[in-house]
Amino acid sequence: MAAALPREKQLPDNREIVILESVSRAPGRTAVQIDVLTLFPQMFEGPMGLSMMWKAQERGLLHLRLHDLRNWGEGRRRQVVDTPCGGGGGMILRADVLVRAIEEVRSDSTQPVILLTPQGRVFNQQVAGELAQEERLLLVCGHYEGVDERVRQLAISDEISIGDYVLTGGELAAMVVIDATVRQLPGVLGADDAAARDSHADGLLEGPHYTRPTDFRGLQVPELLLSGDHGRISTWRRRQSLLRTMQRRPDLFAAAHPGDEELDWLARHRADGQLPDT
Ligand code: 6GU
Repeated sequence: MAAALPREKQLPDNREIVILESVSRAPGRTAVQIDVLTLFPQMFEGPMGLSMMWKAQERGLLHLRLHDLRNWGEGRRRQVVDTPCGGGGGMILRADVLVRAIEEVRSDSTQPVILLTPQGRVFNQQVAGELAQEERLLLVCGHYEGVDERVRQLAISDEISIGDYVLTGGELAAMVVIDATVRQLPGVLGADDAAARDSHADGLLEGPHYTRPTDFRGLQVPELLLSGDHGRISTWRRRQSLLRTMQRRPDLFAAAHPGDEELDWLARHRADGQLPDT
């Protein structure tokens, strides 16, 4: 874990940023630079300093730059928030502070600037795929009651929410977005096409998985999976995936366009009483 500790770096204008250590980009791979503007850069150190997100940085596939918004704060106390005009509770992130920070962090005007907010479009695998096409992203973590509306008008190109619930800040949401996006980059999960097998990759949930022991407390691994017959295994997996999606996420199933044979098979299994009729 020691290697995951942040290293202090200086921006040309002497503003401090924290960069999680990374090495140069692997040849022939698509890398992404993700800048994050946040009041709590330390929140990122655990999740981004371990496992696949850390490996992505070591392999040079993710260049993560964490910028402490406090550095752009105004006055002796580096104020970043103020009370809402018109009264009411809570604090609002200031437009002057945020817009200046965004403009200084952003490498050029083509870098998408994404505000994490419960008011944004809802994040999913498809949005992650879109973001994975970008070379650079700037994620802005909202906090408190929100951001001054003029930040949206002047400096935000997209707004993302990770679901219909309210978090205390955008940091956890930013990490969700980073993880789901970066794991889609070639080379992050390893040499094979692991991302293509993910639940949601083809609009379906994954079916059941097994590993040894083949008999555990009287529960057997399905025979077929031990047969070595890759054709039949592949068919089995696809059907299990359809079955599970139909049972758990009928909304996704409707959009997945199963083939006639597959629908027949599912209908037979429904007739066997294995599936609810709804
Ligand atoms: Cl992006 N931010 C906050 N504060 N809450 C959320 C969210 C984002 N997405 C869902 N809830």
